[in-house]
Amino acid sequence: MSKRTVITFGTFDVFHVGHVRVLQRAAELGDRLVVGVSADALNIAKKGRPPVFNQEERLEIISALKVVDEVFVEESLELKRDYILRYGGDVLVMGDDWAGKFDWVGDVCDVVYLPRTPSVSTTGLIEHIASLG
Ligand code: C2G
Repeated sequence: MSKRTVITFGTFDVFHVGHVRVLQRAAELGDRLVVGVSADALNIAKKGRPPVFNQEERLEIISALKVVDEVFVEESLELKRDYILRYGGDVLVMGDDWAGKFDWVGDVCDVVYLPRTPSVSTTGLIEHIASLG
């Protein structure tokens, strides 16, 4: 039987336990995990601010994880189908904050949304650290 490739995407800025858990759960859905790490420019366009850690740093962190087999830079949300085809994704996994948003790639792979880990977020961590003064 051929190997099942899981593909997922994210910024993974200020890496935290919610990030590691979604990657671990994604990896369990197949034999190989490919991660698209969003470009700094994509973050600025999406969130109006650059990430705390730049894309080279975020790629370095994600590629060091034992559940991750391959990483690449995600330049645009609209290229999702192209990335899935290029990296041979059989299943796209996203956190459920994206529920329904990527159903349009369902013609080329399965699409699964996993529940987010409660009570932890990059924004919350940035605010917490800033409040420490
Ligand atoms: N996540 C989670 N639990 C949290 C926080 C995040 O499961 N408490 C998941 C998100 O649902 C996502 C992944 O961790 O699947 C990465 O989250 P972000 O870094 O916030 O990614 P985002 O900026 O949403 O970028 O193409 C889509 C984008 O690149 C996704």
